[in-house]
Amino acid sequence: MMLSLAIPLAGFLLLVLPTGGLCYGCAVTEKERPWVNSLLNKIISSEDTRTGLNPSILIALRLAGSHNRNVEESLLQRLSQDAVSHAKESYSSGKVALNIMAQLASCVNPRNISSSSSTINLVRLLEQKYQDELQNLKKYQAPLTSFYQLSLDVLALCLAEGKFSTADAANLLQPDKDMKKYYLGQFSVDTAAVSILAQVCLKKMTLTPKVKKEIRESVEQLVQKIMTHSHNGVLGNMYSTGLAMQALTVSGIQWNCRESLKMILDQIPKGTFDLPMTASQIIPSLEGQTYLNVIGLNCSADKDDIIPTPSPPTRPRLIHVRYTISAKVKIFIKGTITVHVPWGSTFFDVMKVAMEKKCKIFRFTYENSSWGPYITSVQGLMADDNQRTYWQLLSGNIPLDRDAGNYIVSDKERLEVRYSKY
Ligand code: B12
Repeated sequence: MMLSLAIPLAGFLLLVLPTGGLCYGCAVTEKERPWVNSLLNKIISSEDTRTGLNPSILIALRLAGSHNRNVEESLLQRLSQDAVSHAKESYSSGKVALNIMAQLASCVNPRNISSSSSTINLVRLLEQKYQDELQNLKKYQAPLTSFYQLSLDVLALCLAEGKFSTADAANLLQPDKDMKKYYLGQFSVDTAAVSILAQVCLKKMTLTPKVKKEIRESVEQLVQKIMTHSHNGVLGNMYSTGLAMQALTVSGIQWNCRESLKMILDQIPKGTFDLPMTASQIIPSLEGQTYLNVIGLNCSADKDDIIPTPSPPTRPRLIHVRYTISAKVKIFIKGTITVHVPWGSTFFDVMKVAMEKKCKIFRFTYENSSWGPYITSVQGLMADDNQRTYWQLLSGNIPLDRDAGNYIVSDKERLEVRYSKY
């Protein structure tokens, strides 16, 4: 089905018949498949996949065309064990939602997850956590987490056929006047993409004509906004392109999918998607799949055809970079230092060297996550979700598109961590 877009969108999205690659979605060709397999290999050989608890990775592995059953099964078991032990108390709503999708993609009923003689109904838990989000939104005009997670919640509840009001969900995800719901400092293509996926899923449920119309209009608006953030196949930035491709595919519009796919394939040899978490968010699109396909997979038909191989190490040489810390939101903090680090060092390495040199000024704390280290405090000043503050990473005054641990610095670069509002 195709949406009729009333407003003309960015150049290549116009409703032209499919010549020269305009299509509803796409997947790698057989010739391009080795690139997907190289990413799958990175994922299944990584420590995060072998010992960690990342549902996005399992979803990607399940939606892929090639499989390693051992790795998938052991990750599924760990996720189930952790969900049974900790989901009620310590999972955010979005984390429960991702876990439900990972279970569905593994052909497991998320209402009955069992491990070590305990069981949990993840769908009921999400119904509750989603209600908590709605209550918070009503009381404080902000969700407990973010609209990204609210979109994941609606998507998972829809896929797992949970109990929730579809009319309220449609209303919740409808863009407000300034699209504030979809801003995290700047317009979040990732949030818009997951919201579109959720709303397209809702369209398959029983809805009144009014709600159907609302959904159609919201999806159109969000698609249009995503397209205004597209350039040479990049939708938002490289790390939102995978989710945005899924969203555009299910939205039913014609767009230049091959251009985005080609852009991603060009980035794979440069190591842009080497981190398993980043790979997990683009693999479904490379396979021509979307999160809506986690239901109805034929798990017993999987081949066991990917064998893990370890990746090669990197090399040394000295470079120097300038590193600044600053805060203007709450209190005034300023500090600048020039540090020498080996070639191939990361932003995070620079922060560590600065801390070793002048601990009082450059001390910082972080938490490890699937995206890499998340900077939680600098000079004792903590990022605070309740206040919507965070430590923003910048280079030459431009916000980084990746974590400190995976951003390789260049000679004479000017780095900054800035206490900011989102
Ligand atoms: C919401 C969000 C934020 C919020 C998080 C706070 C909140 N209350 O939700 C804010 C605005 C603070 C934020 C900050 C940053 N973010 Co952000 N964020 C997201 C977003 C849209 C959703 C994450 C989510 O809720 N996932 C679902 C839940 C269930 O999973 P979760 O694991 O519990 O999610 C947590 C982590 O993702 C963490 N987090 C969010 N962003 C980042 C970034 C990094 C580097 C790390 C380590 C952790 C982290 O916060 C989430 C909530 O607690 C993702 C989009 C995506 N595609 O995933 C981008 C995304 C993860 N963020 C990204 C980036 C680049 C950043 C920043 C580095 C931006 C900057 N220049 O400063 C900073 C982090 C700086 C630091 N201190 O280390 C990139 C990461 C790309 C990459 N290759 O690493 C993404 C993919 C967006 C994009 N397309 O560029 N982010």
